[in-house]
Amino acid sequence: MSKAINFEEARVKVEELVNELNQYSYEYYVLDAPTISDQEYDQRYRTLLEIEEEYPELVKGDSPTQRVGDGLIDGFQKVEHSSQMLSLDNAFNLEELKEFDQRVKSLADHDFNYLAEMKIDGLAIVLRYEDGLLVQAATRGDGRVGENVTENIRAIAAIPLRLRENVTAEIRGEIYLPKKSFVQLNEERESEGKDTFANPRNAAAGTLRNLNPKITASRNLNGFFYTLVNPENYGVQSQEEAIEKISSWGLRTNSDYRKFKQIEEVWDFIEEANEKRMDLAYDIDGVVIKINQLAVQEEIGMTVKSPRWAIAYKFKAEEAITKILEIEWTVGRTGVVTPTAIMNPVFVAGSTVQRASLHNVDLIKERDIRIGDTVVIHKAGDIIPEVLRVVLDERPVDSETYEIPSHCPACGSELTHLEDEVALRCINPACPVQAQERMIHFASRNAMNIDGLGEQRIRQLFAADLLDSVVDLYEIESADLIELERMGEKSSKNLVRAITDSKENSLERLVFGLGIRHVGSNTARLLAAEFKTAEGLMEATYEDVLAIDGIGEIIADSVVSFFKNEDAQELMTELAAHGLNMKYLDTSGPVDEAIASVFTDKTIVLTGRLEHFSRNELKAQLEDYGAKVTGSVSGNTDLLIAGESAGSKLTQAEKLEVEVWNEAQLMEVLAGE
Ligand code: 1X8
Repeated sequence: MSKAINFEEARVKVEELVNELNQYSYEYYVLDAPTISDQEYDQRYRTLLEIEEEYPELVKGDSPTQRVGDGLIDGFQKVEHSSQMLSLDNAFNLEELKEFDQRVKSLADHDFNYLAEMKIDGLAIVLRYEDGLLVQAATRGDGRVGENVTENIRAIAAIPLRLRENVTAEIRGEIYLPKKSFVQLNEERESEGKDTFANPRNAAAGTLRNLNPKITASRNLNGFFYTLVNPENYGVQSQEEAIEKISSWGLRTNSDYRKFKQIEEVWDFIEEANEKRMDLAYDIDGVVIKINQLAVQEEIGMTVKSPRWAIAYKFKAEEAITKILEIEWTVGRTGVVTPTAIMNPVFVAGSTVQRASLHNVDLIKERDIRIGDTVVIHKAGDIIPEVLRVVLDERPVDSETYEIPSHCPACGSELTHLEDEVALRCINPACPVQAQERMIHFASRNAMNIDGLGEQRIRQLFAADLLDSVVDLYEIESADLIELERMGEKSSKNLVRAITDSKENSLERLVFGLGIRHVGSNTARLLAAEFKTAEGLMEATYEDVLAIDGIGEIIADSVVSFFKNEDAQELMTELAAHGLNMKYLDTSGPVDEAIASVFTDKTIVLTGRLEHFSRNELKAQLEDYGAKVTGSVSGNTDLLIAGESAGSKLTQAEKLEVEVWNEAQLMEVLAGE
């Protein structure tokens, strides 16, 4: 076979075309100033492709033809970040910004400027280049460990495969989907009968986690880069110089940043940004303010979760007005009956909502929420739809106070309040919905992890009277299942096999699956690792359980009471008789590793009135993450969670310079855990 050009000519041509095409991409995506037409680009691209096909040994890693591989991605590997990707502290008004200003001024020994940058509402990502070549891209994940999304990032034309200098560096930034592309994408999906994305951020996230890089390539993702990791290695002295350095390497940076001396000037910049926000091609959700001088950043340092030298001003949360159509009550696996407002669909903070949790009975009473009321809603922590208040002027004349149900919507037995709880409970141990919810929890991924036994299937099995309790699960035969809808011979056999396989699970999965109050998967692991067998756990005293590092009084009490109950003992006996493993198999890695979170090993104090948590629930949850929750603020306290009307503990914390979070900050962090 004769070739169109010889090897040496091809080598020179490939080199030339790769460099040219990458330069055109840079001009198009980064400089936003293309110098050739799309047709000319495509023609050169095809020439390159042809030569590469003839001489595959000439294909270079940074060739534009190498962005998208052929096959599908085989899942996303975890990658540990070289240094933690921190989140930023938030400010929501001028006052909080001034507090930040005061705080950093009292901590800094040297003069400094502020640098204010747009806060991009995308997905945080870190790129690693070695000798100028892109070698890895990872998502933020929990800040310590992210997911390797290199293949999808390579598919984004706006991200260079090679930098304009052969440096080794890590650069962080934000990947986003332009607003226009988002609208277009949703239109396409709608016409194809597919689910639409709630907002550009979700669309970008879904695209980056897609297993087909061809899809990623087709979606027009883009990015801005703003953080240089270990900047001192590159001779830069300030954040401004870091941005310039990143830009000089050919990565896209956002030029909408400014340097200020006074925090009041920063405020003006924020107001301007808020005004032009609508006109930008991408979503921003605030402004990031950093101390510009790296030496001063170093001086001021970090807290447990964020740098002290930066703050994210978040634009005021959007509110919207809608109408309450109905209040729905649902029974959870612990018997708590919770109200949900069903509303006319309304667009707020990036997505359409029609349900909002009303949390508990007191909230309905306090806010005097009625069917037919016009209400103002928002998203708490930008995520959770919430009814803020009733617009009384709009209340219909024939409106009546909402009557709280006295009986369980599922089983009809009378509802009660336990101890000092605000929650309304169904205490009927035979309530079928509770059993069903318990089963859903039992089979779920972090519990017994039974493949094919999801929420829908469990509801179906309950409806068909095949299940009453988790014991029944281990008695099901494929002949029982085959009659059901959406269940063939093969899937019924698979389900029975998955149920049988779950008998071999290590003890912690069963302990978590039992649904003992306050026992999350981390605590279940601690218990199983400590007592080794179900028998050991069931015989443990309150003191034995409390002695475990990371388990506090509430959890200890809950565990011991659970196993004291005869029904629980009988359940364990029956499960053992059905051949379930009752031993800790130590298969899931070191206990310590599992529980690492921002709360691990922290000493935390709770104070004031919390809107979204009962004090005990929150305490147990934080303990499940490995925190110690204590009663008073001292030099050992790492963090104070301050609700409404916090008093002396807050004063004490401020005096001792203990970190303080309000409830919204807490919710945001918990949402990320
Ligand atoms: C998050 C973001 C930062 C910037 C812009 N957008 C974001 N979403 C920026 O610094 N320009 S910094 C940041 C973080 O540190 N978590």
